[in-house]
Amino acid sequence: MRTLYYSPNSRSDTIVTLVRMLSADVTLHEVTIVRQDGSGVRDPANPHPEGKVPYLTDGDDAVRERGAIVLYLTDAYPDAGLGPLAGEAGRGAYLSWLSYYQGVMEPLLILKWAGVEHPAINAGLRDYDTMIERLAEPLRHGPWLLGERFSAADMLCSSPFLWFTAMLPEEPAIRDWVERCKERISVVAA
Ligand SMILES: N[C@@H](CCC(=O)N[C@@H](CS)C(=O)NCC(=O)O)C(=O)O
Repeated sequence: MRTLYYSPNSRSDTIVTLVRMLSADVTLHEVTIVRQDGSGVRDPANPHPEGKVPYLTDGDDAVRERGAIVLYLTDAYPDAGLGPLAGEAGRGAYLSWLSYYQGVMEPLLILKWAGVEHPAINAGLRDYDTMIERLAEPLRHGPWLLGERFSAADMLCSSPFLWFTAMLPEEPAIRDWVERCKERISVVAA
């Protein structure tokens, strides 16, 4: 049995939406978390090793970090077509965007928000503007990160801009894409 530990108004919202889009047989288990402002408490019912969300359990197995959870679920529910499978066109780009989100985008967004700069950051991750340019490149040629195919990578990579509108760049290709993603997601929410 699969269980998703989530908390409303957090990064786990993307995964709750994905579960609905996949019509996945995943039990949604709401937990409390410690919020950025210090409010809230760690929920003893949440098995995540640091009390974070989202966290997916599947029998004795468990998955953390949204990129990994997205991949786990889109592979597990292939009929929804929300991520290219192994051997399908676009698989490499799909894996790349999920990993790029986790390994580069999220750290850069946090560092920008925190106002932290250092040459080592640029050497390892480049910078916010470079990250925005990487995102904009495919979106100048097609509606989604994988071209004509919408995928869960669009949901993951657009999620910070949906939440923190202050982070939304001026780049029209990205603004339009975020709007498209918002529309897709609102259909599910409705
Ligand atoms: N990189 C993780 C971040 C997860 C994360 O930090 N979630 C926040 C909610 S937005 C949380 O659970 N915070 C509670 C805490 O830090 O104790 C992911 O993308 O899954």
